[in-house]
This record gives sequence, C-alpha cells and structure tokens, in this order.
Amino acid sequence: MALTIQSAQTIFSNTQVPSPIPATIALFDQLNVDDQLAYLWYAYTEMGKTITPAAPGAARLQLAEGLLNQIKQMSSEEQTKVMRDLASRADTPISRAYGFFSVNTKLAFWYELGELMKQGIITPIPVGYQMSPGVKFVLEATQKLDPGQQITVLRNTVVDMGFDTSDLGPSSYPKAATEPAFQRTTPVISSVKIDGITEPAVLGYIEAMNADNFDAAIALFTTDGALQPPFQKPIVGREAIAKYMREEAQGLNMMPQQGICEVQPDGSKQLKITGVVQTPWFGVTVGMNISWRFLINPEGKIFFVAIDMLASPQELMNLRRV
Ligand code: EQ3
Repeated sequence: MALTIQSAQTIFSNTQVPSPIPATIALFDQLNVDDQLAYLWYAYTEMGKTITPAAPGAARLQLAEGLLNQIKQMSSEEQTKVMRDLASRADTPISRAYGFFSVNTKLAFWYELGELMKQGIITPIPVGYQMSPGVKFVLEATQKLDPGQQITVLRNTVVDMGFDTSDLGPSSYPKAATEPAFQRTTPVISSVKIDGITEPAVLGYIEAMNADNFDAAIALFTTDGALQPPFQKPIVGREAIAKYMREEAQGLNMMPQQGICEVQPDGSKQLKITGVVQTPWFGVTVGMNISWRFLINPEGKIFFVAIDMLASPQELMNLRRV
C-alpha cells in the first residue's frame, strides 16, 4: 500500500495526550488586546527572573531595525497604537511589514522592544492599565506549565501577531532577507546514541540537524516527504522543508533519549523517539520535552516526521502503543 501523509500523521497517535500549550493559548486569545499585551509583559518579565533569552545577534536585529527606528520616533500614544495593531493583526504598514518577518526576526523585534521598554525609551504597557482578572487567570495557568512549555506559549503568541500576509499574492512580498545564522554557544553534539534505535536515517537526521547541516538532513527525506512541526500542518516536499529548516531550525540542540521501532509488513518502519531539545534563544537553561514520530519507507528514506511537544515529563517514557 502506498504511504500517504494523512495515514502517516496517525502513527503512534494513541500515545498522544492533549498538551496544555494550545489550551493556554486559547485562554490568551480570549483576552482583549490591551490584556494580551499586558499578559505578555508580565509573563515575560516574570519568567526573566529565572531564565532570560540570549540577545539576538546584530545581523538579525538589523532586519527589524527599520521598524524599530520608526517606532522610536513616535509619541507614546502612537507607540501604544502600534503594539495594539500588532496584537490585533490589523492591516497597517507596520503590521504588514512585521507579518513578513521570519519567526526569529519577530522574536528579535519584540526582544528589542522589551529592552527599550525596560529603558523607558518605548512606552511600557498602556498608561493607567490595571491587571484584569482575565490576565491573572491566564498568568496562573502559565505558571503551572514547565519552562519549555512557557516559552512555547510566548513564541506562538508572538508569531501569530501582525497582519496575516499568507493570503497576499507573491507580488506583494518584499525581497526575502537572508536568514542570519545563530552562533552556537555549546559544542555540537555529534555522536548520537538513542536507546532502542539503530535506524541510520534517524541517527543521520539528528546528527545533521545538530550541525545545522540542513542539506544533509534533507537528503535523508523522500522527494515527497513531509515534516510536521508542533501544532502545525505538515510541510511537504524537500524544498519547502529546507526553507523551513533554514528559518526555524538553526542552532537547536537535539538530545533524543530513547525510542521504539516497529517494522511493518511492507518493510516500512514506524519509530517513536522521545528526548529534549534546546533553542538557541534560551540555550542550556531550558529543555523542551518532545517526541519525534518517524515513518521510514522500505528504502530507508524519511517519508514523514512529526515533532510533538510532550504534555509532561512522564510522556518521555510513554513509548508503548497500548
Ligand atoms: C515586550 C513584551 C515582553 C511585552 C509586550 O507587551 C508584548 C511582547 C510580545 C513582549 C515580548 C515578548 C518576547 C520578547 C518573547 C520572546 C520569546 C522567545 C524568544 C521564545 C522562544 C521560544 C523558542 C522555542 C519554543 C523553540 C522551540 C523549538 C522546537 C521545539 C524545535 C523543534 C524542531 C525539531 C526538534 C525538529 O526535528 C525539526 C525542526 C523543528 C524546528 C520543528
């Protein structure tokens, strides 16, 4: 039987337990715009007492510099309006420009705005703002998450801001900026050992990703292969996966720990591996518990891999189908 992405998505689906991350984001989405901005301020500054993101490099900040300079010139009311427009995804020139930024440039933009707010150069949360019960409720829900889940909530809310440019025709795209590299601060993890796993495509994938060698990683996929990032639809085809990896998978430290491999009657293999991933934004201070679900075709190529955030550390051991 031919492998399909739809059926691949269902492998090991009975080991999936609902993640508290989308539930927390759903609560956030119900807040009004000022409450959303305030929530992010309190969540970010509170989190900053224990973990702080690394400053984005100069090359990345340069991509956001034009917008940041425009905002710096504005009155404090105008600055507040820009932030409200971003949070409400309004169609304004700044909100459109932000919508075209890559994920990491969006994060760098807000990182810098946050720094400028702390210095008093950009107006902080709206003047006279009083924390509403809704904000308190979402903050309390956030405090119950582990640090890896908390930074995922922050990341996903920031990524969703700005005007949704996905429906605009290619003629409106600005010239794509080259994605700056993240400097690795920790040594590359080169020798990969995963309890229970000897599959060369999987070991090769982790090794290549840990060296930011996306060409080598892509070569392990079938031409019609797919990669499904957490909470997203599958990205299909080598070219699309390569673009995604260059934008979003740089500088990651992947530390798979254990897995299982089941050979199917047609010779394909289904593997589930659990472990920890670190993002260059927070380095070794935050580990995210994740799983990879691989479908390897009978020729040993990756047809599908889904990356899922685990609901709790206990899920690291949840490898059985029963
Ligand atoms: C200024 C302030 C505070 C207040 C204002 O009112 C509003 C906002 C938005 C503010 C600023 C907020 C800021 C600066 C937030 C910054 C958040 C950051 C830097 C979050 C970074 C998170 C990174 C994460 C969660 C990375 C996760 C990566 C994973 C799980 C990678 C998985 C992958 C694997 C394992 C693969 O095998 C394939 C690739 C893939 C990438 C999917």
